[in-house]
Amino acid sequence: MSQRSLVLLKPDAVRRGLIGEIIRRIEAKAGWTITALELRSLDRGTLETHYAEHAGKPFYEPLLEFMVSGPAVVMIVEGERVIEGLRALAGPTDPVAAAPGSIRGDFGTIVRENLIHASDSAESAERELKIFFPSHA
Ligand code: IDP
Repeated sequence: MSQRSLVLLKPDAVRRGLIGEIIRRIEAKAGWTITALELRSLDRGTLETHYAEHAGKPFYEPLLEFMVSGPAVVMIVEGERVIEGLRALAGPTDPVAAAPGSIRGDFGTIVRENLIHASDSAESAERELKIFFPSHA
């Protein structure tokens, strides 16, 4: 079942020089293709739309501040079971709880600065692709 996912390599991944390593792991998965990729400074409005479900939570404002603190890599990844697969590759939200071998488990410690976003469902992916890649949606 071929799917599409919106992937963000967050500003910490760019600052720490980890985007090559993370992209390598994504590219290495059989049958997955990166069909769009851009280094982009995200604006607050875009992020408010993307993270609308978290508005009002204690981590919301610090999350937005972090996400505008430097450029991110914005990508579309397509392929077999890519939504579930990317969530497994990333690991759970809290990097300390993430297994070694996952991106967050190997490189993260701070919950907010957890390196990568990947759509959590097909519905989320379609919503998020419209936000970040309106011309591809
Ligand atoms: P996800 O990115 O694993 O899907 P979400 O619950 O959608 O996790 O949270 C969005 C982002 O908000 C997380 O990736 C992380 O950067 C940040 N975040 C979530 N929960 C917390 C928290 O409890 N403290 C600080 N930041 C958080």
